[in-house]
Amino acid sequence: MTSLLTRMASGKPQLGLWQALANPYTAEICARAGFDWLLFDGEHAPNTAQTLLAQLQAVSAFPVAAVARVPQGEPVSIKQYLDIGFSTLLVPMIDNADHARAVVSACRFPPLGIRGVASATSRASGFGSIPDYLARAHERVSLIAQVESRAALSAIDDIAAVDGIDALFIGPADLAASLGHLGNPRHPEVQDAISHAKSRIDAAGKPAGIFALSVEDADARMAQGFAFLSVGTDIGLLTRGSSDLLATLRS
Ligand code: 3PY
Ligand code: MG
Repeated sequence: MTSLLTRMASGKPQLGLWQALANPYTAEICARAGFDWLLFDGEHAPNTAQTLLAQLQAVSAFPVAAVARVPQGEPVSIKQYLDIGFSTLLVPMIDNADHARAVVSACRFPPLGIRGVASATSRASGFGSIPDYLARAHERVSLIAQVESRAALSAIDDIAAVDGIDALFIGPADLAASLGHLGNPRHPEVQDAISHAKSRIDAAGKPAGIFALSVEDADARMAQGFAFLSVGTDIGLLTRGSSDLLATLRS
């Protein structure tokens, strides 16, 4: 297993698949397919710490980067996700630099931050087998802030400048909703906002990621220089594959 930040250093766009089925069996299938990263969604998918743990274990034998999205940027779920062994977190709805700093603090043990301490009982510490775990745990953690609101757009330079925010990821669905275009992320105003956000993330010297809306959109985002993108979802693949099969046979 590799980290997404390490993989991005290759300079190749990192292609990811959203995991919303909350299932270790399908996660293993997607890891085997060879995606660069998988996103395990704790914000919208029916996940618990147990289902996330099972999915992380299922993909750990593969050279894929595992990223977990916490339900929201608060310390309790952040510490649980880190303790079970996720080291790259995607945090939704970061609207300002204070929130970004609070999230960074939630990932670091005192005195660097406020993360609650579990060592010998956590999977992240190898159940107590990793020397210097407590002193060095923060070095393994990467944080990706999701920018997906009008407020986040206004504060994007400040959010991107926060030390400990390693990359920024644009969420077109929530961004569209926040800009008054619910369900229409292709609206020109949303597309302009995405271009603006990308240019500000570039100016900060941090990697930009995005959720692509289609294969064509993914191609365009790669051409625009996005460092990492989600190119589909497990649910989308199953939905399309199953209905296409039936339609072919019935036609
Ligand atoms: C969004 O589009 O709002 C997301 O959170 C997923 O990319
Ligand atoms: Mg969103």
